[in-house]
Amino acid sequence: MSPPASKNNLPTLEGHANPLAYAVNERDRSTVDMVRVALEHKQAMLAFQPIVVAQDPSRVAFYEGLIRIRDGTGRVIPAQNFIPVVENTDMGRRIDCLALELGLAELLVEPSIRLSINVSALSIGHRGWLAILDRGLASDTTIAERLILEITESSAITSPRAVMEFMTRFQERGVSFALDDFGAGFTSFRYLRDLFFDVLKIDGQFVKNIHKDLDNQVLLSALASIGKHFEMVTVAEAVETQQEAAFLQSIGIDCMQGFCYGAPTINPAWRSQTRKAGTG
Ligand code: G
Ligand code: MN
Repeated sequence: MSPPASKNNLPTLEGHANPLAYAVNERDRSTVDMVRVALEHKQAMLAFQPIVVAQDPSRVAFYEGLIRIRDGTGRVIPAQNFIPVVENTDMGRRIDCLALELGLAELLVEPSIRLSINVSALSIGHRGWLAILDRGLASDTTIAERLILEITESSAITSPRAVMEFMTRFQERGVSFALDDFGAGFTSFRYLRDLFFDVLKIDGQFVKNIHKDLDNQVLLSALASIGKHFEMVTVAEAVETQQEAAFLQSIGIDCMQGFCYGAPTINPAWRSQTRKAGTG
């Protein structure tokens, strides 16, 4: 229902007990509409960001494929602007399907890369999503070992048993799993004993100013030691400066991701190389 019009024909907030809630609802609704239209027209793409080896940052361990959509005006919108609004809806499942589809297609055309794709725990039981995964793994025997599925901690602990079963089934086929945004707020350490993640991605908030922030030094070291104990590859997220990177290298973090080593890009280097090789 639209709000009553004022004298100058602009909508007013009269009759709305909570103007802030009204404004937020309106914004969410337009976000949902934008995502729906983009999905209908398959206006989505992946942006790729490198995760580098800490002791030799010239080596890329893998790339993270981040879903982006194009809005009605042609602008490219990053996931963080729309995922929170649609994550628990059917649209969230469709976004996960599209991200996986795009990621598997990239792995197929570019045999030199390993790629991680984000997935909500809500999608792992989704028949359409599973069908895309099965088809992708069958399309090329090297794809399973080059695919990493990232599940956020908050999402994983909503249904740890389902996540555990799913991981076991696909780890047997060679797929790796990363626990995303570790430490961001829903940590339940007891599940870590039962969930055999291959990679632990430590939330970027603990990386900020790590070279001079004593609190972050203690917190990140504790999170990293948990990863090491469970034999997971540790990744520090959101590394922005050389000073942060130097500190992380000194405490033995395995890999780093962040603007310091490359922002997400929809034009990754391997595409231009392929094109050059093809034309030259
Ligand atoms: O939740 P997940 O870790 O998958 O999301 C990664 C997000 O972090 C992306 O939106 C990406 O653009 C953002 N990001 C990547 N590198 C950096 C960084 O160095 N600093 C900050 N603040 N954000 C980053
Ligand atoms: Mn991620």
